[in-house]
Amino acid sequence: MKKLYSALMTAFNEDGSVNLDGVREMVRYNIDVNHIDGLYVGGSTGESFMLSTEEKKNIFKVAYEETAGKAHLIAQVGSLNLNEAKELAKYVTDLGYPMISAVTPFYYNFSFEQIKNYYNSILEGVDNKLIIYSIPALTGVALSLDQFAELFENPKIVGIKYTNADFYLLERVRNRFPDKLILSGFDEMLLPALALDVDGAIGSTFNLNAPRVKEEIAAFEAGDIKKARELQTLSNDYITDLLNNDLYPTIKLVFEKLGVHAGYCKEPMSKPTPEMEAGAQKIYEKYFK
Ligand code: SI3
Repeated sequence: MKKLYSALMTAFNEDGSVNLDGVREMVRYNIDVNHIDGLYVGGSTGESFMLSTEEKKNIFKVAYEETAGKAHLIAQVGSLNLNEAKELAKYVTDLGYPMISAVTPFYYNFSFEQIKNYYNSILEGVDNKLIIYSIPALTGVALSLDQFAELFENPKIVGIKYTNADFYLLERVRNRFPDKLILSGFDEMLLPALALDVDGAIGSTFNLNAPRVKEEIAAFEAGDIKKARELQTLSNDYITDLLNNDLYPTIKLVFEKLGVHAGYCKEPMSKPTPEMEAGAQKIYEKYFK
């Protein structure tokens, strides 16, 4: 059975401080309402690259406590500050996270050797498994098939969070590494990724839409491709509406309408405008009422 993970959001107060109670509420919603298989904590959706080490640790801790073993957890610890990434990898491993992930280091146009050293160094002395977080559109780092193979020489590197629209590469990766864990990262491209035999998916939009996506996965697994496609179309209508209304703040606005205190995004992400509010109300009424 393919696994569905929500990329956990971070609730912020209006002043940009973290609201840990809001984080707990989103974890609870994912477990109690979405019946989610897992949570990806500390990723892009968590606005994590804008947080201090202390804030990241607090979020990892409350997410772990609130989950209480009811869902699988993956902690994204990657950072441009390698010392921070190493510290977080140890921290979450000691907390009990069964898997970590790290984004490819970005901005400085690192060589592959440097990227490889980054991963091996995060894992040094850490008794845990890691999936590479590959998201070339945001990092500018597009790893090749052979480069994935070289990273997999480290036995602790067990898979990829594949947020990439390159389906040729995805097929090549799946074919060459049948035993690696591949989790798809573009929610709007889930169905073609399922056809290439990914093991599941991680995404921001599943925070609200997981029940429909689970139905799509079940239809796909039962061989009912027509139904799976109809459900993907419905999800893509919803995702398009979210993207057109500013993704993360809108998911949070809809969460609020569902009684979950998701709060604000952290600047420079947008604060809700009246237009955004109106858009979120429409999305709520169209897909969740
Ligand atoms: O939080 C994470 O790191 C993610 O899971 C990222 C995930 O791949 C999302 N990507 C980003 C950049 O937000 C997708 O779920 C994405 O929001 C969705 O497919 C809409 O484009």
